[in-house]
Amino acid sequence: MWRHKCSLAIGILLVLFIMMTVSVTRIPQGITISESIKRPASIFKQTDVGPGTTITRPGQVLIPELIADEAALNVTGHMSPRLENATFFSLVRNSELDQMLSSIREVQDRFNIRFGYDWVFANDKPFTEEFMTTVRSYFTSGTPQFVTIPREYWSYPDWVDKDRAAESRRDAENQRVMYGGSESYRHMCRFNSGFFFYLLSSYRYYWRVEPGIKFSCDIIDDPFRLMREGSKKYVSAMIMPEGENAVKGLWTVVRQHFPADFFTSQVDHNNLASFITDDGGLTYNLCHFWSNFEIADLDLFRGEQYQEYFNALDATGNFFYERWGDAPVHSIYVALVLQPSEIMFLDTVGYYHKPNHACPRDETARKVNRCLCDPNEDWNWHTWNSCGKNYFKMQGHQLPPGIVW
Ligand SMILES: Nc1nc2c(ncn2[C@@H]2O[C@H](COP(=O)(O)OP(=O)(O)OP(=O)(O)O)[C@@H](O)[C@H]2O)c(=O)[nH]1
Ligand SMILES: [Mg+2]
Repeated sequence: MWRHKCSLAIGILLVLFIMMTVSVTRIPQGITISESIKRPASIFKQTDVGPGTTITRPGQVLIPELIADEAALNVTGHMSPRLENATFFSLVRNSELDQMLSSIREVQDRFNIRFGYDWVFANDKPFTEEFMTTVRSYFTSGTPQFVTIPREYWSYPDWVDKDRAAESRRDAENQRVMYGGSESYRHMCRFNSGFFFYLLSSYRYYWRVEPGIKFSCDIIDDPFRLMREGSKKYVSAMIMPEGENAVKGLWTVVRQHFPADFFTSQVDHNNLASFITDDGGLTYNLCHFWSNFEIADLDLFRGEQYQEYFNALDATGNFFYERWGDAPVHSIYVALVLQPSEIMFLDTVGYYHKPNHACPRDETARKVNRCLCDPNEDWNWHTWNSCGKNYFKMQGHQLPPGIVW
């Protein structure tokens, strides 16, 4: 009898213990998804989760942009990310496979694992089977596509004198212009200036990623969504001056192409001309957005106004006779044509492209975004680089902590 009572008591205790344990690990009755949505982003634990991840308990999954949007959770509690019409884009050679894989991992780990955006790879030569198979095997979210660039986007236009171009390259090399002697570099810059967006016609936004880059911070917010919601058209993460001898004749053509008041009347044009010229348009101050990181609304480049601008530059043949980079070509247009509010500077991504690093100056931002970078190595605010400050001044932005005018 005594033994039976004892077994009963133990049994009841056991059942109570099991019930208590279960109630801790499952979503308690009455906690709705929308309650967990209201939690601040910083308390969510970041885990490697992708689309289709099930929420088993509140706070388990950090996808702030999804969590912030109740409608993104379907009835079964599965995550279904609200993707924008956007893609990553890389121009890359077959020989750069290892560096490309490294960039894919960087983007995947710091951002795309939670979203799954597509990625378009372009090459002036057909991609090898090895390149495509290996790249595909690195994708856990998003779809890679491989494109061979049509010849007309990567060849001499018929008005360019190839002998003169070859002579110019020798001169540029002698004058120690960076990549001055490289023919392929010129095709690359012309392609990135005037043609890349034709390969992305089914997308609205693109994010350019080069082989061998690094992201040293988590990118929590979806920049594409920020762009659409904030009516942004151009996003940069690094600002700096261009080498003077690479763009000698560029400003003359820009001045001839745009009406004079684009450079002086920021009231009429509501632009950021003063970011690129310190003297009302007389000279180019060499400031530009470093376009190896570039997120943009592709309609910016697809529009007639950009086409006319690019055609005016291209007609001079100076993509071949000089060594104009796509960074100043894009930046000058963005500064003259966009409204300042349409341009965004992302200072929390922790971006590295040899040899320059952007690292958030704000300690809290570094912690929240789990950055692995040294703010003292940040290039945007280097003492010799006045372009970052210039941009912030013209935008009326507050400087980051520790930076003075
Ligand atoms: N397919 C292909 N891609 C190229 C070629 N030249 C450059 N690229 C790519 O174009 C982008 C820019 O070229 P880079 O050589 O990195 O130029 P950069 O960034 O100014 O210079 P680095 O300091 O060397 O990185 C990279 O994504 C390259 O992989 C080429 O001849 N063929
Ligand atoms: Mg590069």
